[in-house]
Amino acid sequence: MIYHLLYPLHTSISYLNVFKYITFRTIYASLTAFLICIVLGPLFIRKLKQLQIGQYVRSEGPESHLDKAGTPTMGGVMILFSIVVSTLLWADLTNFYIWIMLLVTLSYGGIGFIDDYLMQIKKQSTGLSATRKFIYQIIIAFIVGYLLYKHNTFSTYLAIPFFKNFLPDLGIGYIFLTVFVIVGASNGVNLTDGLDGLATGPIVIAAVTYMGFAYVAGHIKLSDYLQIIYTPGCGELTVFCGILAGAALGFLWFNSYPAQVFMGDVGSLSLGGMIGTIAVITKQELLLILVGGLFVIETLSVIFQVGFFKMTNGKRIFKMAPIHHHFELKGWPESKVIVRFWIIAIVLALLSLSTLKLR
Ligand code: 57M
Repeated sequence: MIYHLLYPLHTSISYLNVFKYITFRTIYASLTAFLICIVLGPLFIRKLKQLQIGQYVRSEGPESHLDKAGTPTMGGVMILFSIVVSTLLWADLTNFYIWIMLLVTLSYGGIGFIDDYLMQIKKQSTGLSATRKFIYQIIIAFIVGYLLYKHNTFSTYLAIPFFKNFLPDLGIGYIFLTVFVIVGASNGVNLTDGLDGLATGPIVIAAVTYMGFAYVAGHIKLSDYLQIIYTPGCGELTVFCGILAGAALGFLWFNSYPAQVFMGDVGSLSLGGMIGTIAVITKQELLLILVGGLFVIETLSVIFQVGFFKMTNGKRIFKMAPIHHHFELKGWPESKVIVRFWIIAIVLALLSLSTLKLR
């Protein structure tokens, strides 16, 4: 709204022209999102405590987690509030992709919210069943895939990292790729969100990385120079990525070890959904394997552990999955696991940026 209110006045007040620039709005939008979380954080955490929305901790997990019982959860509500308000303030609301992002943010947040609400407020032991959650996630991702497929300037070509001339056209199959990427990312982040700040940090890293890709993909000259698929309007996603990074960073202030608040499913499902959708819109879908490499590693650890467990009637590859529990049970302090996993996420993000030149 700031953009829509102030930019038109640039004809009489020339310095308001600055609101036209994506770079300018990205900086202030991310600061807005950050500040909303920082300012609201203490009030929000107090409210969660008053409402007795505290985490239930499973007894079969690492012993160190038992002390975490009662930590306020559903902090994701604050993240979503910050993202939606900052987007409405700073983004170009005539942009199709911004509305796709808001759709994913609110609907995936909605699924997570219902799950948390049933467990934390209605005190049901299970919340939404895993199958239901999965079906709702697929339906929303399918709608997103369909809307993108039908959008006139969105291409269904698939960029293969490191290969500039091989661009298969997936046609309607692109909708299924969209579903796979968004649902996969959402669940990957959810599985990773098991230590203080473990998912939040890499979300900031992925958002900052995709900020660069969104800017280039939406810029006709830069995309041509760097030979990545040009998507008109995608540049506005830079502002959204900045907002996502700012909100996650603001939340990390409170979620960092020792956490004063957890994000809950309302946070993890929606943040993952957003990263997946950004990967799709910037047409860097496969690169998400690197940008969100930590989420992929965590997910694979669960797939291998559960697969091996079933095949061998109870034998395990890791002491416990997801893999962060394995290192905890090996005796690494929680803060060491977290920071080392962040380091891995940063290295993978840097590698992903190198694909801009290595092709
Ligand atoms: C949710 N949720 C955390 C918090 C957070 C298939 C199976 C591997 C699934 C997996 C699973 O359910 N994962 C997804 C992970 C929970 O955190 C809440 O959940 C939200 C995210 N959805 O925001 O509200 C706990 O995580 C800890 N936590 C922190 N700091 C944070 O900032 O310390 C979270 C955020 C919190 C807190 O302790 O209570 C969770 O782990 O439950 N299942 C598992 O992860 C379980 N693994 C397992 O059973 N592995 C088996 C294999 C054969 C399936 C094995 O390896 O033997 C473990 N999780 C726990 N205990 N907590 C095992 C037992």
